[in-house]
Formats: sequence, structure tokens, C-alpha cells
Amino acid sequence: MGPRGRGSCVSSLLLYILLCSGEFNNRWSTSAAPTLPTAGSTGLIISGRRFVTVFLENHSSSAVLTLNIITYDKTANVNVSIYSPPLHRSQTIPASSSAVINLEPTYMLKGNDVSRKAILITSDVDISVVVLNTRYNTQDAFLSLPVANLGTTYYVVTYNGVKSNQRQFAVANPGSERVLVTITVVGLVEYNATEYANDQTFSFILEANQAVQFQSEVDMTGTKVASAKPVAVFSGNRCIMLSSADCDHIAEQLLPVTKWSYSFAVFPLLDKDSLDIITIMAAENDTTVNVYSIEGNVNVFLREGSHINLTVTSGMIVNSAKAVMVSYLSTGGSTSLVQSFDPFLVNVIPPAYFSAHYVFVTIANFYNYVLIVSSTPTSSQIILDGKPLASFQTENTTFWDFTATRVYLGRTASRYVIFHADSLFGIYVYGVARGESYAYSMGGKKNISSKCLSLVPL
Ligand SMILES: *[C@@H]1O[C@H](CO)[C@@H](O)[C@H](O)[C@H]1NC(C)=O
Ligand SMILES: *[C@@H]1O[C@H](CO)[C@@H](O)[C@H](O)[C@H]1NC(C)=O
Ligand SMILES: *[C@@H]1O[C@H](CO)[C@@H](O)[C@H](O)[C@H]1NC(C)=O
Ligand SMILES: *[C@@H]1O[C@H](CO)[C@@H](O)[C@H](O)[C@H]1NC(C)=O
Ligand SMILES: *[C@@H]1O[C@H](CO)[C@@H](O)[C@H](O)[C@H]1NC(C)=O
Ligand SMILES: *[C@@H]1O[C@H](CO)[C@@H](O)[C@H](O)[C@H]1NC(C)=O
Ligand SMILES: CC(=O)N[C@H]1CO[C@H](CO)[C@@H](O)[C@@H]1O
Repeated sequence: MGPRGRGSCVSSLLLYILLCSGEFNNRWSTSAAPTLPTAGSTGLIISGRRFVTVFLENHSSSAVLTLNIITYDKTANVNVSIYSPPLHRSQTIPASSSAVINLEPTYMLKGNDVSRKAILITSDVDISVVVLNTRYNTQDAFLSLPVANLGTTYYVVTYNGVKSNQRQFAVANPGSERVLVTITVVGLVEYNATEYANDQTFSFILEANQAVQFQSEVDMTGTKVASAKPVAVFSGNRCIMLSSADCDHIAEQLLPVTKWSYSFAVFPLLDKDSLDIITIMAAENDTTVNVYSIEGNVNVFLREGSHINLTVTSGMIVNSAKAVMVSYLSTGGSTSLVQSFDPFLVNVIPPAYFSAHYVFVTIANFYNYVLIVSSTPTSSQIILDGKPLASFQTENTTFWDFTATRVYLGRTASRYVIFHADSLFGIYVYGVARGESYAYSMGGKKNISSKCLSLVPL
């Protein structure tokens, strides 16, 4: 970890200079994406001291929730607490490293139950957390959002498989006070043994430490979760079957509407026959979305809670007059390395949240990749693991003013530092293996001093 530690230090300094220089402004005003307002409200922070997550129901009662904790320049004293069944675990994790905390299946959410199983992660210094729900052949990961990012309005995304399988979402209370939550249903949602149909609304109180999971045999995409105080919302399918013979768990922590954005660059994550899809979700009526791809220019009109699915054939630019959420569903398939792997779900990172520095982890026994989406002239100057990208096995795709560089990282679990001296990018970290896959994305700032943050036009 020696060279990585050094990389981290140097890049932190560069990040500081960058954020204090206001260079962001120049870069994005010359971006090729048509001039549009920048993102939602106040940017996205990917490191912090307080997180809430859940152990979504997986296909098997033998699943394990793996919390991958990433530390930065300071040693972290991390606590993981659950109210019931009670858990309080403390672990000291050295600076510039990563560690894994595993949670047993007893903490898994079940069916449509309300439980006191919200998982609270606290640390005395800033950390990042990658959550992996893992069971042989059915896994997925997401980046846990520090509670400072959470909001009060969300729209659920679930997917239809070829065979019956539970779509699900969950809501967790991150705080110590009770929160009123109101659900406006698309499809069918059950709460407290009562079924609520399309367009019906119901409310309930989520106590401190509580999490509630909703499962349905019907697509719930577009279901609105509104709350009186910020909550965390997680969405996906317990086990989805798209084409292969086995089903697979897919999950993502959703961004609240305040963190949605106007402009996105989307690239295929892997070269394969079965094409992936993106789902574009609107929170307001009369949302006009333009999608540019090699196939031409498509205009779609969305209303509140409605969405469109588009096939990802190559690079795509999504521009919208009103903020939207873009989710990426890998449909699984096969590549030259892996014959048959399963689906995963991952948030698409808008350029508004691109950053110059990330630390990420890969997972053992997967063929791991990172896809770096950056503005074209800068992609060759990115430093990964202390080395220029050119020293890795890479493949590039360029579309419009963006380049996506896919880097193969091998099959071991490692911690990587990636940075560029003066420009910004977003990353997708994912892995495939026979019958399995995982993915998470990173875009956003580290939690750094407010003096410099105020110079960043978010
Ligand atoms: C960011 O860091 C400050 C101290 O530097 C801390 O007080 C604050 O809680 C952190 N923010 C988040 C979101 O964790
Ligand atoms: C972690 O828990 C211990 C008690 O076990 C407490 O003293 C400490 O303040 C906690 N730290 C954080 C960061 O929550
Ligand atoms: C989008 O695709 C998903 C997955 O197949 C499906 O559940 C959903 O109904 C689709 N939406 C539309 C509008 O076709
Ligand atoms: C669930 O429904 C029962 C009976 O309809 C009611 O007594 C109970 O208060 C409800 N519980 C919650 C948490 O809403
Ligand atoms: C969107 O339009 C519908 C139907 O006209 C209306 O009920 C709804 O309140 C509108 N939503 C918003 C966010 O304005
Ligand atoms: C892909 O990008 C890497 C890193 O930027 C660069 O070294 C390499 O030459 C590029 N390859 C192609 C085929 O453009
Ligand atoms: C909480 C839990 O273990 N839930 C379920 C996970 O999936 C298996 C197989 O479908 C069920 O038997 C468990 O009850």
C-alpha cells in the first residue's frame, strides 16, 4: 500500500488547489453539452462521518452484507450499529486503506416488514462506504451516500424480469427522530397487510432506527417517496431474471430529487451482445429530454414519475430542461472473459458531479473494471494507482466531447487512488464473474473545507 498512500497525499493537495482555483467554471462553460443550468442543489458528497444503509432482501437467507470502508488521510474509528437485533461493532481502520465489515443475514430485511434494522455507520473522520450484498451467484453493490446528501423526495426504479421475481425498495430513517413518510403508488405496494393500487397514497411514521421494505410482483417504477425529514431510499429487485437461467439481486441507493441533474454522458460498461438499458426518470411535468447518440437525436416528453427506457448502443448524451435521474441496468450476458454473468443496477453520474480524485475498491474473484468518463482532451493524463492510464489494459470510446476509458483491473480486491491534476471525471467500478456481477458509481466531492467548497460552482 506504500505507493498508494503516497498517491493519495499528492492528489489531495492537487484537489485542494483545484477547488480553490475556480477552474471548474472555465472547464464546464466550454463543455460541448448544450449550455444548461448545473445540477440540483448543493452538489454531492461521497465521503462523510455518518451513513445509513440497509441489508435489502436477497435471494437467499445465506447472503452477507459486506461494508467496504475506505479511509483517506486519517485513521478512522468506525462504528456500525443496528437497534434490533442489537449490534454495535467498532473497528479502527488505518489511514489510506480499506477494510471490510460483514453483517450476518439476521440483519436482512424481510418481505414487506417494518423493522429496526436501519444500519447506522459513524466514523470520527471522513470515510466512504461501498455496500455489497453478496451471496454465491446473486450480488450487487452501491455507494452509500453520507446522510448530508439525503432528501425528502425520491422516485423508485424497479425492473421487470422475464419471470416472476420481487421488485423491491426500502426506506430508512437516518436520524433519531420519527419521520412521516408518504408513498404515492405506481403499480402495487403493500403496507401493514393492506395493498395500495396505482395512484393511491398512504402515510406512516418511521421511528428512529427503523427501515421498511416494500416488495411487489408488479413494477413499482415511478412510485414516489416523500418524507417530512430526509430519509434514505434503496431500490432494485430481490432477484431479477432477465435472460439467463438464474435470477440475480440488483440494488442501488437512490439520489433524492434535489441531487438529480440536467446533463449526462452515458457509455456502455462492457462490450457484449445483449445491450444494456438506461431509465430516465422525471420529477416534474413537461420534462423535455433530448438524447443524442450515433442513432440520432431523440426527444421525449415525461411527466412527474414517468420514465423512458433506452438501449445503450454506444455513447449517449442526455440533456433535459428539468432535472432527471438516470439509472443504468446491465442486462448481463457474456464477454470474452466471462461466459455468462448476471445483471446489475448503477446510478449514472452527471458531469456536474465529476471530481478530480476518487478512492475506490474492487472485489475479489470478479474480473474487475473501472470505467472513467471524462472530457476528451484530458483522459490520457489520469493517474491510476500512481501510474498513467497508458500502463494499464484500456479501451476507449469517444462520443461528443466525452471519452470513456475502460480499465481492466484484474481479479483481486484492492484499493485504488485515481486522480487528474486539473480536470474532472466520474467513475463506474464493476466486476463480472460466472453467474454474478456488481457495480457502483462515484461522482461527487470529498467532504473538504467549506472555504474552498464555496468556490466550486455546483
Ligand atoms: C465534513 O467534515 C466536517 C469537519 O471537517 C464535519 O463536521 C462534517 O460532519 C462532515 N460532513 C459530513 C457530510 O460528514
Ligand atoms: C463509537 O462507539 C463508541 C462506544 O462504543 C463511542 O464512544 C464513540 O463515540 C463512537 N464513535 C462514533 C464515531 O460514533
Ligand atoms: C423499462 O424497462 C424495465 C425493465 O424491463 C421495465 O420494468 C419497465 O416497465 C420499462 N418501462 C417502460 C416504460 O417500458
Ligand atoms: C396496522 O394495521 C392494524 C389493523 O388494521 C392497526 O391496528 C395498526 O395500528 C397498523 N399498524 C401500523 C404500523 O400502521
Ligand atoms: C403533474 O400533472 C398532474 C396531472 O395534471 C398533476 O396531478 C400533478 O400534480 C402534476 N405534478 C406536478 C409535480 O406538478
Ligand atoms: C486510450 O486511453 C489511454 C489513456 O488515456 C491512452 O493511453 C490510449 O492511447 C488510448 N487508446 C486509444 C486506442 O485511444
Ligand atoms: C430474510 C431472508 O432470509 N429472506 C429470504 C431470502 O431468500 C430466501 C430464498 O428465497 C428466503 O427463504 C429467505 O426467507
